[in-house]
Amino acid sequence: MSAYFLNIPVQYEMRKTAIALALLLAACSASAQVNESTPLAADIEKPLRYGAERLGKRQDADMRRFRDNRLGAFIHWGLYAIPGGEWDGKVYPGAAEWLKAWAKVPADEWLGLMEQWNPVNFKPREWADMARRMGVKYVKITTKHHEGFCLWPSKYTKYTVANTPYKKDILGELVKAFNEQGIDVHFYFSVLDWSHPDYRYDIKSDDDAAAYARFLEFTENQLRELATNYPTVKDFWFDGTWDASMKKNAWWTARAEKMLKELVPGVTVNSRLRADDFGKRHFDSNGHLMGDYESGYERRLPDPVRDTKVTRWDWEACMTLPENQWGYHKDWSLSYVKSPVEVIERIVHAVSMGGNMVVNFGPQADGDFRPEEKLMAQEVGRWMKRYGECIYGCDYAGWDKQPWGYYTRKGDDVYMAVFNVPYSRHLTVVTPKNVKVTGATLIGGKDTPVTEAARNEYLVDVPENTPDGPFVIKLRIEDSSGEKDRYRDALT
Ligand code: H76
Repeated sequence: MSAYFLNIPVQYEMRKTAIALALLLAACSASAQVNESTPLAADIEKPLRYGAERLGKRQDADMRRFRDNRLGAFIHWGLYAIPGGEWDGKVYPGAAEWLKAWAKVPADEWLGLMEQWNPVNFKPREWADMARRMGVKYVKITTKHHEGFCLWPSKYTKYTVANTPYKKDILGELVKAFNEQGIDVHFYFSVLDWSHPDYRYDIKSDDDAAAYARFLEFTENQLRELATNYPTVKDFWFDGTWDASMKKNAWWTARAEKMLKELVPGVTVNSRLRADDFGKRHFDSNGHLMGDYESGYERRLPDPVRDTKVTRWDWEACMTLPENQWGYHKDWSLSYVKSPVEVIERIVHAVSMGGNMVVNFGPQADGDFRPEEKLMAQEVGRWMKRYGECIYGCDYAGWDKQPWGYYTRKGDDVYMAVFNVPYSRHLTVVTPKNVKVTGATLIGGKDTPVTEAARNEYLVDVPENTPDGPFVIKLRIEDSSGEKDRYRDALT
C-alpha cells in the first residue's frame, strides 16, 4: 500500500519518526557532518504548545453535519441597527456595525443606545420560517459584536438586552425558534469589546498585562455562560481576535477552544480564534490548521483554478449583499448590492471547492428585515428547493473547472451548476482518466444528449426549456479506475 492511501496523521507520525531517527543517527555518528541525509531545519516541525491539535479534517458526526449543512445565514444584530450608519446627521458609508469607530463615539454614549432597544416587530418564529424557506441549515448569530452589547442577559456585564426596554432574552428566543425548525444555531462572538475598560489592543506595560488578564477572565466567563445556558449551540465563530494583545496570549485561545469542547461535546470552532506560540494565526507555525475549519474567506472566495489546496481542509466563507455592510445600514445605494443570482453563484462556488457559504442579514432595529433581504431569501430558497441536492452533503469533484460554471459531487453523482450558457449550446466536460460520462439529466427536467468529443472529453447539450437563471445537470458516470478511494480522498 502506498503512502498515498495512508491518512495524514499516520504520515505525520511516520515523518516525525523518520526525523527523530535521522537526528539520532546524525547525533550518534562520530563524524557528525552535514550530508544529504541530514534533515534540513525547514523539514523539522517546530514544537508548539498551542499549535494544531489535529492534522487533517475532523471526521466525527458533528463535523460531518457542519460540513453537509453547506448553506448558512449570518445575523448581525446589535445597537448599530438603531443609527443604521448615521450619527449626528452624517451618514458614514463604512460598515454600519463599525459606526462607533467611524464617528468616534465614546463608549458610554454609544451604549446609551440601549435605551432605544425595543424591537416591537421582532418575531423569532418568522425569522426561523424565513430561514427554513431560504434553505439554510444553520444560522450564525452575533451574541456580542465589537460594541459589547449582549443579545443574552449575561451576568458579567450590564450591557445586555436585560437592561433595555425590550428586556427579554433575544438569543434564547432565537435558539428556540430556529431549533424548532431543525435549524442549527452557531454563535458569533467578538473577543474585541469596546465596552470593556480592561480591553487592550496591545500589552505594553504591567498594567496592560493585569487589565488584559482580567479581560480574558471576563471573556472566558461569558463563553462558559453561553455554552452552559444554550447547550444546543453547535458552533462558536470567533471574531475580533486579530490584535497584538491576543497574539501575545495565544495560550488563552487554545484554552478557550478546549473549554468549549468540554462543555459542549461535538461543538465546532473556527480558525479565527486561534494563535500559536509565535502569534501565528489560523494556521500554526508548521502550516497546520488550528480550530476545526478555516474562516478567512470573508466577502471573497478562493480561485477555482489556482486555490484548490483549500479542498484539503474544512472551510466556511461568509458574504454580505452590499460590498461591506453586516449590520443594518439605512442607505444601500452607497455601494454595489449583489443580486440573488450572484448569491446563488457564491454558494455553489464555495461548495464546488469543499466549503460552506454563510449569507448575511442585518435586521432593522424594529426586528423586521429590509425588502432586499426578504427578496434574496425568497429567490435563493426557490432555487435551493429545486437544486439543493447539488449543495447539501456535496463536495469538491476534482474535475477541471469549465467556463459554464461549477461541479459539485456527492458519491458517484456529479453535478454541473450552469451559470453561463455558451453560444454553441454545448457544455464541455473533461473527465479524469478512466471516468466516462454515460448520461445527463436536467434536475427537475428531462435527460439531455451527451456526445463523446474526444478521449475524456464530452459535450453535454444545454437542455431544452431550461428555466430562467442558473440550472443544474446531474451526470451519470462510469468509473473504471478501480480507485474510487481517490475520490473519497478528495472528498473527505
Ligand atoms: C472586520 C470585521 C467584522 N467581521 C465580520 C464578520 C463583521 O462582523 C465585521 O464587522
